[in-house]
Amino acid sequence: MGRAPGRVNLIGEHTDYNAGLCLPLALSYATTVRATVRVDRAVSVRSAQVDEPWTGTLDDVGPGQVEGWASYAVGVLWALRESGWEVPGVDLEVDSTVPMGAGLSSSAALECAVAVAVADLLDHDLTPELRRTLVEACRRAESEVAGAPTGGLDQTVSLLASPGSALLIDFRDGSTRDVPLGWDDAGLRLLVVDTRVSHALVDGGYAARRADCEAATAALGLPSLREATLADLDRVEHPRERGRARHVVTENARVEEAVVAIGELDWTRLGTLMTASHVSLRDDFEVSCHELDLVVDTALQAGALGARMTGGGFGGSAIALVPAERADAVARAVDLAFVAAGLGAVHHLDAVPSGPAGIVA
Ligand code: GAF
Repeated sequence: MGRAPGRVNLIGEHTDYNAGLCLPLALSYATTVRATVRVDRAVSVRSAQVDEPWTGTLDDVGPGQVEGWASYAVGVLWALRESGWEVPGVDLEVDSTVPMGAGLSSSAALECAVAVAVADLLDHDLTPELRRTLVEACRRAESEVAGAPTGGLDQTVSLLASPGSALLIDFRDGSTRDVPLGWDDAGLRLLVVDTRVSHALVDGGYAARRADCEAATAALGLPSLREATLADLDRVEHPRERGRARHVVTENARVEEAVVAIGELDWTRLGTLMTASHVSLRDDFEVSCHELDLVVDTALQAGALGARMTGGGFGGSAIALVPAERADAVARAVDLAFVAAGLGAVHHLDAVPSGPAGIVA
Protein backbone atom coordinates (compact mmCIF):
# COMPACT_ATOMS: atom_id res chain seq x y z
CA MET A 1 0.00 0.00 0.00
CA GLY A 2 1.32 3.49 -0.83
CA ARG A 3 1.30 6.08 1.93
CA ALA A 4 2.10 9.80 1.55
CA PRO A 5 1.93 12.67 4.05
CA GLY A 6 0.30 16.09 3.94
CA ARG A 7 2.45 19.10 4.83
CA VAL A 8 2.64 22.51 6.36
CA ASN A 9 4.99 25.10 4.99
CA LEU A 10 6.99 26.69 7.80
CA ILE A 11 7.95 29.64 5.61
CA GLY A 12 8.54 30.40 1.91
CA GLU A 13 5.06 30.82 0.42
CA HIS A 14 4.26 31.44 -3.24
CA THR A 15 7.97 31.26 -3.99
CA ASP A 16 8.08 27.79 -5.62
CA TYR A 17 6.78 28.95 -9.01
CA ASN A 18 9.16 31.92 -8.82
CA ALA A 19 12.35 29.79 -8.69
CA GLY A 20 12.53 30.62 -4.98
CA LEU A 21 13.07 29.02 -1.57
CA CYS A 22 10.57 27.07 0.57
CA LEU A 23 10.86 25.38 3.96
CA PRO A 24 7.98 22.88 4.42
CA LEU A 25 7.70 19.84 6.68
CA ALA A 26 5.73 16.61 6.23
CA LEU A 27 2.92 15.93 8.70
CA SER A 28 1.92 12.74 10.49
CA TYR A 29 -1.46 12.96 8.70
CA ALA A 30 -1.28 10.89 5.52
CA THR A 31 -3.16 9.28 2.64
CA THR A 32 -2.94 5.58 1.81
CA VAL A 33 -3.67 3.97 -1.55
CA ARG A 34 -4.08 0.26 -2.15
CA ALA A 35 -3.50 -0.48 -5.84
CA THR A 36 -4.62 -3.78 -7.34
CA VAL A 37 -3.60 -4.72 -10.88
CA ARG A 38 -6.32 -5.58 -13.38
CA VAL A 39 -6.03 -7.75 -16.46
CA ASP A 40 -7.80 -5.15 -18.64
CA ARG A 41 -7.21 -1.38 -19.13
CA ALA A 42 -9.96 -0.37 -16.71
CA VAL A 43 -9.29 2.01 -13.82
CA SER A 44 -11.40 2.57 -10.73
CA VAL A 45 -10.86 4.93 -7.79
CA ARG A 46 -12.76 4.80 -4.51
CA SER A 47 -12.27 6.82 -1.35
CA ALA A 48 -13.30 6.13 2.23
CA GLN A 49 -13.90 9.88 2.60
CA VAL A 50 -15.51 10.98 -0.70
CA ASP A 51 -18.63 9.23 -1.93
CA GLU A 52 -17.85 9.83 -5.62
CA PRO A 53 -16.20 6.76 -7.13
CA TRP A 54 -14.66 7.13 -10.59
CA THR A 55 -14.45 4.41 -13.21
CA GLY A 56 -13.03 4.52 -16.71
CA THR A 57 -10.08 3.21 -18.66
CA LEU A 58 -6.45 4.30 -19.02
CA ASP A 59 -7.44 5.91 -22.33
CA ASP A 60 -10.04 8.13 -20.62
CA VAL A 61 -7.38 9.84 -18.51
CA GLY A 62 -5.58 12.93 -19.72
CA PRO A 63 -5.64 16.73 -19.71
CA GLY A 64 -9.22 18.00 -19.81
CA GLN A 65 -10.71 14.50 -19.54
CA VAL A 66 -11.37 13.98 -15.80
CA GLU A 67 -12.91 16.33 -13.25
CA GLY A 68 -13.14 16.40 -9.47
CA TRP A 69 -11.09 14.72 -6.75
CA ALA A 70 -10.38 11.56 -8.82
CA SER A 71 -8.45 13.62 -11.39
CA TYR A 72 -5.59 13.98 -8.88
CA ALA A 73 -5.35 10.18 -8.54
CA VAL A 74 -5.82 9.08 -12.14
CA GLY A 75 -3.80 12.04 -13.40
CA VAL A 76 -0.76 10.36 -11.88
CA LEU A 77 -1.38 7.24 -13.99
CA TRP A 78 -1.43 9.47 -17.08
CA ALA A 79 1.73 11.34 -16.05
CA LEU A 80 3.61 8.10 -15.33
CA ARG A 81 2.59 6.77 -18.75
CA GLU A 82 3.76 10.04 -20.30
CA SER A 83 7.15 9.48 -18.67
CA GLY A 84 7.38 6.07 -20.37
CA TRP A 85 6.05 3.71 -17.69
CA GLU A 86 3.91 0.71 -18.72
CA VAL A 87 1.08 1.41 -16.26
CA PRO A 88 -1.56 -1.37 -16.16
CA GLY A 89 -5.28 -1.00 -15.42
CA VAL A 90 -5.69 -0.67 -11.63
CA ASP A 91 -8.25 -0.45 -8.86
CA LEU A 92 -7.25 2.26 -6.37
CA GLU A 93 -8.65 2.31 -2.83
CA VAL A 94 -7.97 5.57 -1.01
CA ASP A 95 -8.11 6.36 2.70
CA SER A 96 -6.81 9.51 4.37
CA THR A 97 -6.30 11.37 7.62
CA VAL A 98 -5.26 14.58 5.81
CA PRO A 99 -8.17 17.01 6.15
CA MET A 100 -9.45 17.99 2.70
CA GLY A 101 -9.52 21.63 1.66
CA ALA A 102 -7.54 22.62 4.75
CA GLY A 103 -4.48 23.82 2.85
CA LEU A 104 -2.50 20.85 4.18
CA SER A 105 -1.86 19.29 0.78
CA SER A 106 -4.47 16.55 0.68
CA SER A 107 -4.21 16.65 -3.13
CA ALA A 108 -0.45 16.09 -3.20
CA ALA A 109 -0.75 13.37 -0.54
CA LEU A 110 -3.24 11.56 -2.81
CA GLU A 111 -1.04 11.95 -5.88
CA CYS A 112 2.12 10.82 -4.11
CA ALA A 113 0.39 7.84 -2.47
CA VAL A 114 -0.85 6.72 -5.92
CA ALA A 115 2.63 7.24 -7.36
CA VAL A 116 4.45 5.13 -4.76
CA ALA A 117 1.73 2.44 -4.88
CA VAL A 118 2.10 2.14 -8.66
CA ALA A 119 5.91 2.22 -8.42
CA ASP A 120 5.68 -0.67 -5.97
CA LEU A 121 3.32 -2.63 -8.27
CA LEU A 122 5.91 -2.27 -11.03
CA ASP A 123 8.75 -3.34 -8.69
CA HIS A 124 10.55 0.00 -8.78
CA ASP A 125 12.74 0.71 -5.73
CA LEU A 126 12.03 4.07 -4.12
CA THR A 127 15.54 5.43 -4.72
CA PRO A 128 16.16 9.19 -4.33
CA GLU A 129 16.27 9.44 -8.13
CA LEU A 130 12.95 7.61 -8.55
CA ARG A 131 11.37 9.84 -5.91
CA ARG A 132 12.29 12.89 -8.00
CA THR A 133 10.72 11.27 -11.08
CA LEU A 134 7.55 10.76 -9.03
CA VAL A 135 7.59 14.40 -7.84
CA GLU A 136 7.52 15.53 -11.45
CA ALA A 137 4.77 13.07 -12.42
CA CYS A 138 2.60 14.20 -9.49
CA ARG A 139 3.20 17.87 -10.31
CA ARG A 140 2.18 17.26 -13.93
CA ALA A 141 -0.93 15.34 -12.81
CA GLU A 142 -2.00 18.29 -10.67
CA SER A 143 -1.38 21.05 -13.17
CA GLU A 144 -2.18 19.29 -16.46
CA VAL A 145 -4.97 16.85 -15.52
CA ALA A 146 -6.55 18.36 -12.38
CA GLY A 147 -6.03 21.89 -13.74
CA ALA A 148 -4.43 23.39 -10.61
CA PRO A 149 -1.33 25.27 -11.82
CA THR A 150 0.72 24.68 -8.65
CA GLY A 151 4.45 24.93 -8.22
CA GLY A 152 5.80 21.61 -6.88
CA LEU A 153 6.33 22.46 -3.20
CA ASP A 154 3.71 20.00 -1.91
CA GLN A 155 4.78 16.99 -3.99
CA THR A 156 8.48 17.60 -3.24
CA VAL A 157 8.08 17.57 0.53
CA SER A 158 5.63 14.66 0.49
CA LEU A 159 8.16 12.50 -1.38
CA LEU A 160 11.48 13.80 0.01
CA ALA A 161 10.90 14.86 3.66
CA SER A 162 12.90 13.47 6.58
CA PRO A 163 11.44 12.83 10.05
CA GLY A 164 12.33 15.55 12.56
CA SER A 165 13.35 18.00 9.84
CA ALA A 166 11.98 20.67 7.56
CA LEU A 167 13.03 20.43 3.92
CA LEU A 168 14.78 23.44 2.38
CA ILE A 169 13.86 23.40 -1.32
CA ASP A 170 15.59 25.66 -3.81
CA PHE A 171 13.35 25.81 -6.88
CA ARG A 172 16.08 27.49 -8.94
CA ASP A 173 17.94 24.20 -9.30
CA GLY A 174 15.59 21.74 -7.57
CA SER A 175 18.10 20.98 -4.80
CA THR A 176 16.91 20.02 -1.32
CA ARG A 177 18.48 19.93 2.14
CA ASP A 178 17.20 18.67 5.50
CA VAL A 179 16.97 21.33 8.21
CA PRO A 180 16.68 19.51 11.58
CA LEU A 181 14.11 21.14 13.87
CA GLY A 182 15.18 21.26 17.50
CA TRP A 183 12.20 23.10 18.93
CA ASP A 184 11.00 20.07 20.97
CA ASP A 185 14.07 20.41 23.20
CA ALA A 186 13.22 24.08 23.71
CA GLY A 187 9.71 23.09 24.87
CA LEU A 188 7.98 24.43 21.75
CA ARG A 189 5.23 23.00 19.55
CA LEU A 190 3.96 23.90 16.12
CA LEU A 191 0.17 24.12 16.20
CA VAL A 192 -2.02 23.95 13.10
CA VAL A 193 -5.41 25.64 13.03
CA ASP A 194 -7.70 24.61 10.17
CA THR A 195 -10.11 27.53 9.76
CA ARG A 196 -12.52 25.21 7.87
CA VAL A 197 -12.85 27.93 5.28
CA SER A 198 -12.37 25.92 2.13
CA HIS A 199 -9.99 27.00 -0.57
CA ALA A 200 -9.56 25.57 -4.06
CA LEU A 201 -6.39 26.07 -6.06
CA VAL A 202 -8.28 25.49 -9.28
CA ASP A 203 -10.11 28.78 -8.58
CA GLY A 204 -8.74 31.88 -10.23
CA GLY A 205 -6.92 33.51 -7.29
CA TYR A 206 -3.83 31.32 -7.43
CA ALA A 207 -3.47 31.55 -11.21
CA ALA A 208 -3.96 35.33 -10.98
CA ARG A 209 -1.07 35.59 -8.48
CA ARG A 210 1.13 33.57 -10.82
CA ALA A 211 0.20 35.87 -13.70
CA ASP A 212 1.07 38.95 -11.61
CA CYS A 213 4.47 37.45 -10.77
CA GLU A 214 5.11 36.66 -14.43
CA ALA A 215 4.15 40.21 -15.41
CA ALA A 216 6.54 41.65 -12.80
CA THR A 217 9.32 39.33 -13.98
CA ALA A 218 8.76 40.43 -17.57
CA ALA A 219 8.73 44.12 -16.56
CA LEU A 220 12.12 43.61 -14.90
CA GLY A 221 13.52 41.65 -17.84
CA LEU A 222 14.80 38.93 -15.50
CA PRO A 223 14.66 35.11 -15.82
CA SER A 224 12.66 34.92 -12.55
CA LEU A 225 11.86 36.94 -9.41
CA ARG A 226 14.67 35.02 -7.67
CA GLU A 227 17.10 37.35 -9.44
CA ALA A 228 15.21 40.50 -8.38
CA THR A 229 16.35 42.82 -5.56
CA LEU A 230 14.24 45.25 -3.56
CA ALA A 231 15.92 48.12 -5.40
CA ASP A 232 14.74 46.65 -8.74
CA LEU A 233 11.10 46.81 -7.75
CA ASP A 234 10.70 50.53 -8.50
CA ARG A 235 10.88 49.49 -12.13
CA VAL A 236 7.64 47.47 -11.84
CA GLU A 237 5.11 50.16 -12.71
CA HIS A 238 1.89 48.42 -11.76
CA PRO A 239 1.43 48.75 -7.96
CA ARG A 240 -0.31 45.38 -7.58
CA GLU A 241 2.40 43.53 -9.50
CA ARG A 242 5.07 45.45 -7.55
CA GLY A 243 3.49 44.26 -4.28
CA ARG A 244 3.46 40.64 -5.47
CA ALA A 245 7.12 40.87 -6.44
CA ARG A 246 8.01 42.55 -3.12
CA HIS A 247 6.46 39.62 -1.28
CA VAL A 248 8.51 37.10 -3.26
CA VAL A 249 11.79 38.98 -2.86
CA THR A 250 11.35 39.53 0.88
CA GLU A 251 10.01 35.98 1.43
CA ASN A 252 13.11 34.39 -0.13
CA ALA A 253 15.25 36.47 2.25
CA ARG A 254 13.08 35.38 5.20
CA VAL A 255 13.56 31.70 4.31
CA GLU A 256 17.34 32.16 4.32
CA GLU A 257 17.14 33.93 7.68
CA ALA A 258 14.81 31.25 9.06
CA VAL A 259 17.32 28.50 8.22
CA VAL A 260 20.00 30.45 10.11
CA ALA A 261 17.67 31.06 13.07
CA ILE A 262 16.79 27.34 13.26
CA GLY A 263 20.49 26.42 13.15
CA GLU A 264 21.18 28.85 16.00
CA LEU A 265 18.13 27.63 17.96
CA ASP A 266 16.90 31.24 17.90
CA TRP A 267 13.17 30.49 18.15
CA THR A 268 12.19 34.08 18.87
CA ARG A 269 13.77 35.10 15.59
CA LEU A 270 12.04 32.26 13.74
CA GLY A 271 8.70 33.36 15.21
CA THR A 272 9.29 36.96 14.13
CA LEU A 273 10.07 35.82 10.58
CA MET A 274 6.93 33.67 10.44
CA THR A 275 4.77 36.61 11.47
CA ALA A 276 6.49 38.91 8.97
CA SER A 277 5.77 36.32 6.28
CA HIS A 278 2.08 36.44 7.19
CA VAL A 279 1.97 40.23 7.00
CA SER A 280 3.60 40.13 3.58
CA LEU A 281 1.14 37.48 2.33
CA ARG A 282 -1.75 39.50 3.73
CA ASP A 283 -0.75 42.94 2.47
CA ASP A 284 1.49 42.46 -0.57
CA PHE A 285 0.35 39.12 -1.95
CA GLU A 286 -3.28 39.42 -0.75
CA VAL A 287 -3.91 35.70 -0.25
CA SER A 288 -4.97 35.77 3.41
CA CYS A 289 -8.54 36.16 4.64
CA HIS A 290 -10.38 37.34 7.74
CA GLU A 291 -10.34 33.91 9.40
CA LEU A 292 -6.60 33.36 8.86
CA ASP A 293 -5.80 36.85 10.14
CA LEU A 294 -7.93 36.20 13.21
CA VAL A 295 -6.06 32.97 14.03
CA VAL A 296 -2.69 34.69 13.60
CA ASP A 297 -3.57 37.79 15.66
CA THR A 298 -5.21 35.74 18.41
CA ALA A 299 -2.36 33.22 18.63
CA LEU A 300 0.20 36.03 18.91
CA GLN A 301 -1.82 37.76 21.67
CA ALA A 302 -2.11 34.44 23.52
CA GLY A 303 1.64 33.83 23.59
CA ALA A 304 2.74 32.37 20.24
CA LEU A 305 6.31 33.25 19.22
CA GLY A 306 5.13 33.57 15.63
CA ALA A 307 2.17 32.66 13.47
CA ARG A 308 1.24 32.69 9.80
CA MET A 309 -1.08 31.31 7.20
CA THR A 310 0.37 28.24 5.48
CA GLY A 311 -0.14 26.96 1.93
CA GLY A 312 -1.81 28.73 -0.96
CA GLY A 313 -4.17 30.82 1.17
CA PHE A 314 -7.75 32.02 0.49
CA GLY A 315 -8.75 29.99 3.57
CA GLY A 316 -7.19 26.77 4.81
CA SER A 317 -4.85 26.63 7.78
CA ALA A 318 -2.56 28.80 9.89
CA ILE A 319 0.39 27.62 12.00
CA ALA A 320 1.66 28.96 15.31
CA LEU A 321 4.94 28.27 17.11
CA VAL A 322 4.07 28.15 20.80
CA PRO A 323 5.61 27.19 24.14
CA ALA A 324 4.10 23.75 24.95
CA GLU A 325 2.63 25.07 28.22
CA ARG A 326 0.75 27.78 26.27
CA ALA A 327 -0.60 25.41 23.60
CA ASP A 328 -4.00 24.83 25.24
CA ALA A 329 -4.41 28.52 26.08
CA VAL A 330 -3.63 29.51 22.48
CA ALA A 331 -6.12 26.95 21.13
CA ARG A 332 -8.84 28.11 23.54
CA ALA A 333 -8.19 31.78 22.71
CA VAL A 334 -8.67 31.00 19.00
CA ASP A 335 -11.88 29.08 19.74
CA LEU A 336 -13.26 32.01 21.73
CA ALA A 337 -12.24 34.56 19.11
CA PHE A 338 -14.12 32.58 16.45
CA VAL A 339 -17.23 32.35 18.63
CA ALA A 340 -17.04 36.09 19.35
CA ALA A 341 -16.73 36.83 15.62
CA GLY A 342 -19.74 34.62 14.82
CA LEU A 343 -17.60 32.18 12.82
CA GLY A 344 -17.80 28.37 12.66
CA ALA A 345 -15.55 26.19 14.81
CA VAL A 346 -11.93 25.59 13.77
CA HIS A 347 -10.05 22.26 13.92
CA HIS A 348 -6.83 22.00 15.91
CA LEU A 349 -4.02 19.77 14.70
CA ASP A 350 -0.39 19.23 15.63
CA ALA A 351 2.51 19.54 13.19
CA VAL A 352 4.96 16.76 14.01
CA PRO A 353 7.79 16.80 11.43
CA SER A 354 7.38 13.39 9.81
CA GLY A 355 8.89 11.12 7.16
CA PRO A 356 8.18 10.89 3.42
CA ALA A 357 5.92 8.79 1.22
CA GLY A 358 6.62 5.07 1.21
CA ILE A 359 5.17 1.57 1.18
CA VAL A 360 3.33 0.28 4.23
CA ALA A 361 1.78 -3.12 4.99
C1 GAF B 1 -0.07 25.61 -2.88
C2 GAF B 1 0.65 25.11 -4.12
F1 GAF B 1 0.25 23.84 -4.40
C3 GAF B 1 2.15 25.14 -3.92
O1 GAF B 1 2.79 24.78 -5.13
C4 GAF B 1 2.62 26.52 -3.46
O2 GAF B 1 2.62 27.44 -4.51
C5 GAF B 1 1.76 27.01 -2.29
O3 GAF B 1 0.37 26.92 -2.58
C6 GAF B 1 2.07 28.43 -1.92
O4 GAF B 1 3.36 28.50 -1.40
O5 GAF B 1 0.12 24.75 -1.81
